[in-house]
Amino acid sequence: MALRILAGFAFLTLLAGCATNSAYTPLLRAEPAIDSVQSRAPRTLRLYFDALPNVDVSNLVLRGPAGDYNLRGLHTMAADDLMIEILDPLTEGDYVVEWVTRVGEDPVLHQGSFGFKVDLQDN
Ligand SMILES: [Cu+2]
Repeated sequence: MALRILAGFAFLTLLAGCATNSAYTPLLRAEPAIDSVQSRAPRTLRLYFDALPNVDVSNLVLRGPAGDYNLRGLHTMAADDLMIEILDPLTEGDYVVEWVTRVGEDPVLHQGSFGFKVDLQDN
């Protein structure tokens, strides 16, 4: 029990340390693209990094008009990426993707976030 709490605290400390770091981020690009406007609702999130992410210590969160969206099956396609399926249908609005990961040989746990907008086209 105490060990679990300690481990959790160490994790948070790592996050805090990372947040005060320089402007460096291992994130290169994403699908949907960073700060993009999407005319069709995305069904997956895919983030590309400058080295292969360690899935076991990675996490993605999608936040939008309905709060936190259900995501399933975090994995890498081994293209220095993290990919996950969006289970809930996305309505129009502003979304934020929060990510945490460790890539390549870099021991630092990096985190960041980016936004995109869904503005559906009428068919
Ligand atoms: Cu995939």
